[in-house]
Amino acid sequence: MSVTSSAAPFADWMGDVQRRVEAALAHHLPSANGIPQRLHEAMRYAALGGGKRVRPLLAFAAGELSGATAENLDVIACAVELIHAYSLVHDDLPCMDDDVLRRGRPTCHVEYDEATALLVGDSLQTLAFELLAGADLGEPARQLEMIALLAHASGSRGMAGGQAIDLAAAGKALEQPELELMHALKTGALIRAAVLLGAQAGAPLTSERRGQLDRFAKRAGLLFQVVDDILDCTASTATLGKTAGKDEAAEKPTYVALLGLDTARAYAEELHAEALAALAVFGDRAARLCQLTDFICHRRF
Ligand code: GRG
Repeated sequence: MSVTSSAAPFADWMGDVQRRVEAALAHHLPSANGIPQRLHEAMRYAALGGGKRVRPLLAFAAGELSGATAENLDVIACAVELIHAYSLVHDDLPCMDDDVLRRGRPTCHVEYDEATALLVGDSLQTLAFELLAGADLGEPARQLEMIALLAHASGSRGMAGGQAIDLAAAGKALEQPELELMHALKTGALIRAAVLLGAQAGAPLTSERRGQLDRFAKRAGLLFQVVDDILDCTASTATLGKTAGKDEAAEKPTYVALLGLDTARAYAEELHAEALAALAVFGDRAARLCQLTDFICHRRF
C-alpha cells in the first residue's frame, strides 16, 4: 500500500496512512493464536481497531520534510503508536484514571482483567522498542539516537513523569506554568517524539530546521492537549468513545478549569498559529503537517 501523493485531499491521505499503520500494527503484533493466547489477544484488542492515529499521522507528515521512506515511517509510526496504546491501557486501570470505556469499547482491564491489562501495557511498550531496534533505519548511530529519543519521551522525564504529576495534582489548583509542564510531559513528549522521529527517518535537517521543527512539535503537543481539555467538557461520550466530563468530575487541573472555555478556545487558536508559523521555513514540504495541525485544532473527537 503506498501513501497518497502530496496533491491528494487531506482526508484521502489521512485515511491512507491510518489504514497503512493499522495493517503494519496487525502484522507486527503477536498472533492471537500464539502462546500466551490471552495476552496476545488482549494486546491486539488494545492496539487495533480504533483511535485517530494522530501520532503516526504526525510521523508520516514530518517524514515529508526529510524525504523519509514509507517503510521507515511504518516502523516509527508503529513504535510510537504502541507506546501510546500501552499508555492508554495503563491510564484506564483502576489505580490510575479508572475508566471503563476507550475507543467506544470496554477498556482492556474490563474486557480481560487487571493483571492482563498490566501485562498488555508492558508488552506493547517492549514491542515498540523491539521493532525500532530490529529495523534497518539506516546509519546505526542515528538509529540508536532514535531509540534513545523514544525511550526518553516515554519515561519518567517524559510521558510517565507527566502521568505522575497528573495523579498527584488531582484536586489541586495548578498555575498555568505547572499545567504546561505536566502536559508537555504527559501528552507532549510522545507527540514531539512522533514528529522528530518522522523527520529523522529521512535525510538530516539543518540545525535551524531541527530547531523550528522542535518548536512546532512542542506547540502542536500543547494544542492537542488544550483541545482535548475542551472536548472533555463539550463533546459527548458517544462522540469521544471515552467517558466525557471526567476531568471535571475528578477535579483535574485542565485548561478549561484554569482559563474558562472561551479563553481556552482562544489559547488553542494562538497555539495553532504559533505551530504553523514554526513550519514556514519548510515551505510546501510542510503542507501535510499544516493540514494535520488544522485537524488537531478543529477536531470534534
Ligand atoms: C500510564 C505512563 C502512563 C501514561 C498515561 C496517555 C496518558 C498518559 C494518559 C491518557 C489520559 C488522557 C486523556 C490524556 C490526554 C491526551 C490524550 C493522550 C488523549 C488520548 O489520545 P488520542 O485522542 O486517543 O490520540 P486515540 O484513541 O485517538 O488514539
